[in-house]
Amino acid sequence: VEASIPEPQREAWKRNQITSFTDKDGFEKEVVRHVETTLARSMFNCDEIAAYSATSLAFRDRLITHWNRTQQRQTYRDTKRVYYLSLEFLMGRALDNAMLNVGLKNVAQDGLAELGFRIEDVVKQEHDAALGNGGLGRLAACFLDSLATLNFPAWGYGLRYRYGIFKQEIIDGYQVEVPDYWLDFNPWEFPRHDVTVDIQFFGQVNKKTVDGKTVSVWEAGEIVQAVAYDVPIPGYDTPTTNNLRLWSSKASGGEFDFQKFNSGDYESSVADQQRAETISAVLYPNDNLERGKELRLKQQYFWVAASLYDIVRRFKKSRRSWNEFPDQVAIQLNDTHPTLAIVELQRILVDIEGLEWDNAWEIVTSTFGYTNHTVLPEALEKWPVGLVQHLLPRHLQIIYDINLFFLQSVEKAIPDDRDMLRRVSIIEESQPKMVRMAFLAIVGSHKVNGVAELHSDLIKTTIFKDFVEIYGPDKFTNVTNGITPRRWLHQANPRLSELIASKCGGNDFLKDLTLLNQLEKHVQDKQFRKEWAEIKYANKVRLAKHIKDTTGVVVNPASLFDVQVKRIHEYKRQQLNIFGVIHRYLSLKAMTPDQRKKQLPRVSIFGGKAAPGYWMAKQIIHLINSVGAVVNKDEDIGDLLKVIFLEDYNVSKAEIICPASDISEHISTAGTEASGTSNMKFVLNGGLIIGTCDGANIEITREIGESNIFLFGNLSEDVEDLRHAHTYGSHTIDSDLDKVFNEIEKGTFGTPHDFSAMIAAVRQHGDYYLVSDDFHSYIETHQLVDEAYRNQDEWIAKCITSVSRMGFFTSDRCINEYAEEIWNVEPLAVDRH
Ligand code: CBF
Repeated sequence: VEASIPEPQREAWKRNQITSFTDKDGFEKEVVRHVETTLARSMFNCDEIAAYSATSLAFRDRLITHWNRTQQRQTYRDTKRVYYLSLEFLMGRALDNAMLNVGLKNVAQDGLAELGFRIEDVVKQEHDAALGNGGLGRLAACFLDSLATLNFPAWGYGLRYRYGIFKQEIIDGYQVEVPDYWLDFNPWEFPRHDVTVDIQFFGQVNKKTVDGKTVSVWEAGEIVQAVAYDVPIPGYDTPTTNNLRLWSSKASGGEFDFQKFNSGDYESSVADQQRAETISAVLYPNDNLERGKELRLKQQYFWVAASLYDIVRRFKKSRRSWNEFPDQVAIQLNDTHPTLAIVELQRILVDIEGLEWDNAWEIVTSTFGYTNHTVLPEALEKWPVGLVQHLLPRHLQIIYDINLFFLQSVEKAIPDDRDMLRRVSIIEESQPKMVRMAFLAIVGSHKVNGVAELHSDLIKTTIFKDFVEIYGPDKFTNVTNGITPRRWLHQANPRLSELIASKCGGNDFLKDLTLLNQLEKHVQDKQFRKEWAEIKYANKVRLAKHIKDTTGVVVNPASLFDVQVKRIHEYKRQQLNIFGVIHRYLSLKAMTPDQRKKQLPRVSIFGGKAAPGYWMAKQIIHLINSVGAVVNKDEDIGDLLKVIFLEDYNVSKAEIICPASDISEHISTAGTEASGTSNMKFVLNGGLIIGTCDGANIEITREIGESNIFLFGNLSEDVEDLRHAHTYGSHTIDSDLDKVFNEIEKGTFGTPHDFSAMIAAVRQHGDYYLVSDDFHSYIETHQLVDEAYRNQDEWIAKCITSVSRMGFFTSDRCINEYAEEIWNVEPLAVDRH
């Protein structure tokens, strides 16, 4: 590559190569330069926001240098790349992460101090990049961190939403949504106005003859431009800096219609631009729920078409034959949202590149892998055939052809089973007809994986059972989720990370989490336990301050902190938790003052957003706040029970909450939570968990040992029978739960009518989430938690033992499994100098 540039010019470039700062003085120079030039400020008006901006720009410059070299290296070596397509990347803040990953946080801390700033205050200025709803988006962010850390040549592709997940405000106990405009100043993105792709929609398909062959030509009705924005993703302790490319939509014909503008029609002169920009304007705020809106389908196609164009353009530069495409490219579909990529690649290969259908299909299916993240029926994506036809007419034809060939092959392999054909058809013969995206994703991929063992088993025996019969079991695999220990331990809990490093031979455990097992030999070390307990306490003090600052409620950090933070969803069962809290409250109220003195003080902490259209979830938030309003001011109760709802739960708040928890709740109805990842974050931060036998809780139990987790409730294999019995047999409500309901109905927590639907869901509507069935064992298990917590020495020992056995749950392990089992891709050796 170098040889193409004449010697003298090459020398001039090399002589002037940018060197990144490595020490305090170099860092300070960069900060001052950015304050004075980029921000046009000076020491006299450099506030914390300016200090944050300049520090970020200094680190961004550094990352861009590494990013450029990483891209050059990957292009030069021309090895296989991974492309992770995700409609959500829940990144959180970038600065702290960048400083820690490049190993220069101390330098920045000292430099900022000399310039008059505290690093903690500077870091806090950053707006969370909240381009995701929950677990699925955060998983994508953890995977990017691991891909870079492990030196895999990998790109993430997503949408650059102008508004991320809404900000949640709690007003009079109710959730109110406020738009999250996060792009005011975002130093972490790099606009690539030269990287644009025209994306077409609507129109019609015409048959034409080209070189004696009949081809389908899609003539567009509308064209929208995709503009690339790059976000550098630094690996930990490696120069590898990968790329996250986010697409933003823009009108293709320029800013506005001059003709309309000149004739004074100002409003419609910008109409095209506004319509185009709407595509990447907002993240759909639903977690585990698909609503089937046209704009959502437009987002999906816009993003996958731009990404595929980019991937294909990069591949074509290598001048390889198309059959080598799957040797150079692995595309992972994060859920069914990017499934149209399968159809789009087939279209590119057949309609544009002129490959035969079968040859193209072989390439397509060898390229894609599909990750399923849920078995909940309401989350399984389906699109009306009519809508697909209207928006993407050529794609619908291709989907029909894919389905035809697939069904023919099924008929051949499993003859005389017409019902099977109906069941597995990509087109559901309903009114209206629907395209089943999960089925399309399975048919178009070479591997399908679930995200925890139980979940991967469940998809094979329930929703995708027929496909296991058709393809055989090898197509289906499991990759249990994981989290990055860099953000979720080192960054969120620096003191604990340091203590662990002192017992594990330094920071290597952050790259090889199995090294945590060295902690186990120190479990009995009194001094170590003491330091461990002190760190937990300090983290609780930090959270107590946050609670006081945001809710006004004073909580005692010596209480047991019981936390449930995640999206609000009936299947996650925050209602079970709050009913349990009411039960605790009633029990405390029924005690004499002397009896109360013997009780363990507890703070029940909730946090999480409800999808704006999810009425029941909003009622649950309202009940939690209503209970808090009564309990928190009850003088009989005092510190014995506090109920807190933390507003606007997000990644940066999770970084404060996880390290401060004593016990956290992962209590979904068995068989409903695919994996869960906050369970891993809490245990890694030295907290114990109470949970059902669901998702990754099962594997966490296997790793850390049954005596270190509080399990309760019915098993997934019993759920169906129980539901059946509720509907067709008699359904008796647990007597303690009945008392809780009666209290709510008495009006103790406000207008009973507000909560009647929540009660009716259990009493009258079949208790689908088994709240009553699990209530008794839930309450009993909480009593065990109280007892265990009283013995602090043993409690801490349990926490240390659990952390020492958490090595399996790093996202690095996940990425290595994907690389080996699904992508067939190798990391690229890096030159550190
Ligand atoms: O696999 C990551 C996470 O994805 C979800 O959040 C999802 O959106 N489907 C699941 O609900 C989680 O169980 C899972 O951990």
